[in-house]
Amino acid sequence: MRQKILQLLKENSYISGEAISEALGISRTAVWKHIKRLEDEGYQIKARRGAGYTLLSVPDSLLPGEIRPFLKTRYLGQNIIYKQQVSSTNTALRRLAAETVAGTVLFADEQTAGRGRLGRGWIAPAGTGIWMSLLLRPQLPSRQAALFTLSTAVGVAQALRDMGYEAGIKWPNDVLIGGRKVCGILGEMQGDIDGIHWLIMGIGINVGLTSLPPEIEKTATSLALAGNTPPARGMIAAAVLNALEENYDLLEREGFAPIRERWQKNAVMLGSQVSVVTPQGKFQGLAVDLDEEGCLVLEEAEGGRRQIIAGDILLQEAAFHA
Ligand code: BT5
Repeated sequence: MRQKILQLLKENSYISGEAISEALGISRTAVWKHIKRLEDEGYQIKARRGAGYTLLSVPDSLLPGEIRPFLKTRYLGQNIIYKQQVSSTNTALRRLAAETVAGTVLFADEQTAGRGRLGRGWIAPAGTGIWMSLLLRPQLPSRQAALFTLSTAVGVAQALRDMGYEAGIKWPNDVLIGGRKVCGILGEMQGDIDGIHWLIMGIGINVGLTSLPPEIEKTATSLALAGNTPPARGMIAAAVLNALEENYDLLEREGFAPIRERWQKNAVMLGSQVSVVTPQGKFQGLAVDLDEEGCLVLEEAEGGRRQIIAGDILLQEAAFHA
C-alpha cells in the first residue's frame, strides 16, 4: 500500500489525502499513517492545507520504491525485502530461503558483519553501497553453480560499463575499476547430486564510500572515488538486476559459452603474470584463459598448463591490463 501511495505522490505534484484514500480504498487515517512511515524512511513530504501532499525529495536509498521504477526484469527483484541493518544480507536471506520465491532480492542499507569468501569480512557501512542478496533456483546440476558467480560478475561489470565506468573482471568474480575492487560476490548454495535447491548470490558494490578504512585503503575503490557523483543507489541496483537477469537467462538457455566470451572480453588479467593462492598451494604463471568450466588456466614457467578451480589472485602482485 505504501508503494502505491508513493507512486501517486510521484505522479502528482499535489494530491489530497481524500483523493489518495478514494483511489486506494483506505481510510484517511490509514493514508496519514503511511505518509508518516514514508517520512520516517527519509521521504520529504509537505502537507499544504487545501492542496494536499507534495513529495519534496526522495532519499538516496535501496527502498523498493526507489528501485522498482527502473526494473525491467521478469523475475529478478520482483519480490524485494528491504532491511535498514542486518549482519549480512546473505545470512538473512538464507534463513528465508526455503519458503522464498525465486528472484527475491534482499537489500540492506548497512551490514554489521558482511561476509566475504572463506570466512573473510566485507566492509559495508550505512548508506554507502549496494548490499544485496539474490535468491535463485536454477535448473542446473550443483557442480555448475560456480558458473552463476561468473555470470554475476559479467552482469555487474556490464551494468557499470553501461553507466560509463571502466569496470573489468578479476578472476573469479571481483569487479575492479582502475585495478581496485569496487564489487565483491559471494555465492552460496544448498543442493544435492541431483540439483540445486537454492543459490544465493551476495553482491556488494561500493557506491558512495569515500573514506576507505585502512584494511582496504590500497585495494578498494567506489563509484564515487572512480568518477563523478554516482547515480542514485536504487537506479544502479535496478540496472545491475536488469543486466544480471539477462546474463542468467543466457546461461540457462545457451550454456556457459556466450557468458565465457563476455567474461573474457572484460577480464583485466588475462595475458598477465599472476600469483594465485589456492587450497593446494600458491602458483605463479601467465593467466591465459578462462576455460569452459569456469576455471582459470595458468601457463607455468616450465611450460605446463594448470587448471585452477578455486583461489585468489594476489592483487598487489598482479600487473593488470586495467
Ligand atoms: C568477496 O569476498 O569479495 C565477496 C564479498 C561479498 C559481499 C556481499 S555484500 C552483500 C552480501 N552479503 C554478505 O554478507 N556478503 C555479500 P573475498 O573475495 O573473500 O574478498 C573479501 C576481501 O575484500 C576482504 O578480506 C577485504 O580485503 C576486501 N574488502 C572488504 N570489504 C571491502 C569493500 N567494501 N570493498 C572492497 N574490498 C573489500
